[in-house]
Amino acid sequence: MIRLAIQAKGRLSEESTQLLSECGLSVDQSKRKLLARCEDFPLEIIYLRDDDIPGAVSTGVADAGIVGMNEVVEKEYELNIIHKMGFGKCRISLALPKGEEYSGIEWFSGRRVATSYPVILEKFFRERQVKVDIHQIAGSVEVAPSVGMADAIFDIVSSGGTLISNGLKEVERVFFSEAVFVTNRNLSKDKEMIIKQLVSRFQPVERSRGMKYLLMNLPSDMVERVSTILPGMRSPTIMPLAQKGWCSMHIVVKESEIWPKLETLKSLGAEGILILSLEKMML
Ligand code: PRT
Ligand code: ZN
Repeated sequence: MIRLAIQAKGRLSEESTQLLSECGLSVDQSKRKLLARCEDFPLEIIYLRDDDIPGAVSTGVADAGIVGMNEVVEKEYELNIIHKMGFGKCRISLALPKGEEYSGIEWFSGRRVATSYPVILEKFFRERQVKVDIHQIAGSVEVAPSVGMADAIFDIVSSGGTLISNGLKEVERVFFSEAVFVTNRNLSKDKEMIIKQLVSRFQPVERSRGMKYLLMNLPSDMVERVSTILPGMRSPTIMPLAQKGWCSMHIVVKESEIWPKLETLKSLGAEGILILSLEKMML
């Protein structure tokens, strides 16, 4: 049995829970307590605040966790990072009031910067030999300049909307983060084995993200041309239609590749184009 820490409530909680469920790991969510047992896998979920996950995993309260890379690096615990989850992507950036003229990193020399990520920020300025006054605050970092608490901020940015609505502009992108799967460094062989099995379940689900199953009817003599436009995986599946000279072509392809090629497909005679979702790609 392993114990996995995931965020109880917040930006990573839904995707973490959804991934587990897509991997066939059903956890009773209706009675969300601190701990929940998975029915058909030796897994127990512990729901924590994201800030507490690196500490819980490094001390062995949990064996593994899904948490933002930003928290792992900021907390400086010794952990093994064994998988990038592909969600929770964001960056931590330096931002200033939009009216300020920014000439480069020297702008920060002697200025006050508010942040919840002092460790990452201190390292950034130390490496560049710029002396700044770092003010650690727990939340509402983006309002610090407007209330006179700081000259600039260092905070998480994703769309950039929060910065704009607070009259700030992003000037340096310092750290890029996404959710990662971390484990304790001293796990037993048995637990390592279970974790390996668990992570191997993530991959088929992740592989199918953004992929679609595309079907279309096509004049048989167009198959070769369409195959060069949309190669699919190994090669397309071709099935004859009852009508002579026509076939049905099936390919697994990235959705983003389909849209720009749709008009070309039609001009080559493709008809009855269907785009179906894919659940898992085992290999
Ligand atoms: O309660 P708990 O402590 O568990 O949650 P929390 O409020 O500390 O964290 P939460 O749920 O906000 O974020 C959890 C993790 O999600 C972070 O540690 C990051 O790894 C990741 N993440 C991804 C983000 C964002 N995107 C994000 N946009 N974390 C925070 N934000 C905030 C940011 O702080 C800012 O206020 O969103 C705002 C900026 O968003 P944009 O889109 O306006 O730029
Ligand atoms: Zn938090």
